[in-house]
Amino acid sequence: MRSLLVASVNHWGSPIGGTTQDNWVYRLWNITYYIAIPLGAVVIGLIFWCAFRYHERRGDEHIPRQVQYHVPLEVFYTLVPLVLVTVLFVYTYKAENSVDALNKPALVVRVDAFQWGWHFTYPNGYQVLGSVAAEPNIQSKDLPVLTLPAGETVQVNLFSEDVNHSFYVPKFMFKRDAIQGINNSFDLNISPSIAGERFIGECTQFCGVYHPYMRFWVQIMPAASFKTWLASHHGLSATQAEGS
Ligand SMILES: [Cu+2]
Repeated sequence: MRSLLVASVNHWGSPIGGTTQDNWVYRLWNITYYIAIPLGAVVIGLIFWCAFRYHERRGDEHIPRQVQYHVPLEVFYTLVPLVLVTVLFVYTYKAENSVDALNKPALVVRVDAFQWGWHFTYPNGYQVLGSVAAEPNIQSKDLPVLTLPAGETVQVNLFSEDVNHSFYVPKFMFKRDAIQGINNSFDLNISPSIAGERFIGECTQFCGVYHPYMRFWVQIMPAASFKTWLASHHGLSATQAEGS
């Protein structure tokens, strides 16, 4: 009971989210647990109850009453799964729509994934380039930083320069594949409540030997300071090799 309580307080292992888009994803995550736990309890409980109540006893050869065509029971175990699957379907539909919806963006950032690193390009031409040469281990502090404003619509145009990669930011509960020749676009409306914080992002598609080093930071800024920040950044900023 206590561990169940702790799990629910810890959001069943999920991050709390930080964008408008992830609200429904978070709800879907929670509702899945609210359905799965009672369902699992009933099913596993019935299995144990049957095994205990009807197991063969020494000297007692008789077979328990065999029930067939019990209409109320059959209606029950047809309707209950139907209702549960419908609820999950509606929540999934809402979550997918909120993640895929594109609005008029205040900022468009281009993100290129490559073997093995990330390349961020802003509308004014400012670029951040990270590469595995500069991040010789997974704990590297010199990861490329994707700086984004909070409180307005940011559109990310995601590309791959070579093999398939995947853009994943656990805090945003969001992952999208980066596929060569395909422009995958998505919106992020980051909550102002997390402005000033930074979160880890990573590639989640096994893309070659240095795949685990393909990490980056997402730095969130209040919209106003972001404008000033971007205006004062130009050209190409490549992450420095460690120790230099
Ligand atoms: Cu990758």
